[in-house]
Amino acid sequence: MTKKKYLITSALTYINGLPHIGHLAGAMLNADIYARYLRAKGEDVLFVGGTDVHGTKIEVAAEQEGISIKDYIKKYHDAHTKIYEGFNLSFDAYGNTDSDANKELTYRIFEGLRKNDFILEKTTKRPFCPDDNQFLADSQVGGTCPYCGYEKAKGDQCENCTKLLEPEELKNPYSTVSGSHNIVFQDTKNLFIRLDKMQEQITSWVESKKGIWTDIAYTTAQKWLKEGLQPRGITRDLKNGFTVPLDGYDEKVFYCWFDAPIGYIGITKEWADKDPANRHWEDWWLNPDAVWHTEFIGKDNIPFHSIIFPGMLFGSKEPWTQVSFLKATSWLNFIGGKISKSEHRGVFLDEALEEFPADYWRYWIPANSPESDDSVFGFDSFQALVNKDLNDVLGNFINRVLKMTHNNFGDLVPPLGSITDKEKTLFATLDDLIQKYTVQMDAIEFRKSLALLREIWTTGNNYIAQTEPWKVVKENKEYAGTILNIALNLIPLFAQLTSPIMPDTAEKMLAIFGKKPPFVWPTGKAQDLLQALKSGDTFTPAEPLFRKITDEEKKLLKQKHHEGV
Ligand code: B3M
Ligand code: ZN
Repeated sequence: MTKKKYLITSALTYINGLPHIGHLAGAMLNADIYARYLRAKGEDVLFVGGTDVHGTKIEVAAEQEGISIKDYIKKYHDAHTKIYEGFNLSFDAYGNTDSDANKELTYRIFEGLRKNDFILEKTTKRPFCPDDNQFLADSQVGGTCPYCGYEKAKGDQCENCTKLLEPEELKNPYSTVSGSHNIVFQDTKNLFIRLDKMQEQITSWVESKKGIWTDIAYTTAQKWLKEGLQPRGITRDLKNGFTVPLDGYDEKVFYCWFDAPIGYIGITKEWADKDPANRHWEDWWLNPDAVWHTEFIGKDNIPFHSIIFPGMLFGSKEPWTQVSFLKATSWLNFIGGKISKSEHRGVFLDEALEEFPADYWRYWIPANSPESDDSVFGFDSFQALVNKDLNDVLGNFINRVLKMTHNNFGDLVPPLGSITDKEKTLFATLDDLIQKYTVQMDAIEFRKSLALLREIWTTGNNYIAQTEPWKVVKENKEYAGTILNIALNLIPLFAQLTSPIMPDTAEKMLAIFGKKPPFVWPTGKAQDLLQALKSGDTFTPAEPLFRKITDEEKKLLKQKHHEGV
């Protein structure tokens, strides 16, 4: 049998505006940690990500900035890319949804659906503005809310009373594109996917995911299925998207949610096309028996990933790789409310990188991952984790061990002599913790994983506190050397275990001993793992790995980000 392949996808972010820590927490960072973990285990991994550049939101944002859609896409795709690089997101295949490869695949899946009789044409009334000479998306119609009288309600929702609306319900409707009050409801035909004809197939497929998918993904999919699947529109009267290859559809494009998930495949194809001798997108996407596919998404994206995209793939009747594990997370909010650019509340990723190294965020976020429920970011908690876990536990351990060795043995690893019960206890504790940590990493339970990683780091400090090498060195230098040999060996071991979470830090930890990645996930007994460094190996005393956040600094950060406001 061929080796199992691990396909990992992370939701493709819309490029209107810049991403914030919620985007990192929702999908991308978890996906990256998982990809790094599996690579360290020697698995065959393909991590796919990128941006979602079609649809109304982007069309409107380009209009507001007064630039063409094409220029807007380039500008913001590049800005997102730079940020993701700053956070060390290790995508293997990275791109956006507007590529030729994605267009080709979108047409292929559409043709399959058409051939198999899953496409329906329907005429409905849609808001049209003769002054703009275009149909308007629901959110492009403004007006007065019929429920609360709010004058700036939108045709999809009233932001004041949160009621979901239809554009025709608004009083005094106007176009948000031009401000024109000239709105008529005009017939227009669009294409729909016949999800109603797939009810049975999707239901039994979703049922097979019980106990595998995260609870929230499974129950949301079940809720949709119980309500009964309906035909869903796959084309829109818009400009920003792929043209529809059918007569009479010149003024329309595919709905962004049609080609966005196909974008995972399109981005893979683009990547493969760069090295056709060695890369084959079909090995990943038309290979369901060999591929384990994990999708990382935020909870609002569940219906598209659990029902609609799978339906598109089933309906085209090719043997596509479907999602094996749907990992959906809740929201990461901010003290004071939802992260919001217009209210200047929250931490956006460009600022985050200016304020602290990527690894500080890469530690706090999964440690507080909104895995089973929403979670909240605040600078008190951020300061506490950075100061205690990173500085006092990990950083301090490394500094003390290097310093004690330097002062008593020079910058050399001392010889390993005979061991006592204290070392045996350390080995047993590590064996147990590493095994538990590995189980949680396999399960993609990052809150639990990070609690265990912190416990693993703590074993280092506990070992030093129990053995007291600074005292032992005075009466038994040989045993002091043994203690420090083992303590030094903990550093590269901790580096391997830390690497999926904080890759830069892990690299620095290895560099102390002149070592470099690739990282290798530890298997086997702690006693053996702690013999990587040999007596006489040299090290370079390192700069402290972390710095503390002062109360004064915290106060300023809270003000700057409008925490609690
Ligand atoms: N762009 C929505 C979002 O960013 C959408 C995800 C597409 S994943 C294929 O939440
Ligand atoms: Zn209202």
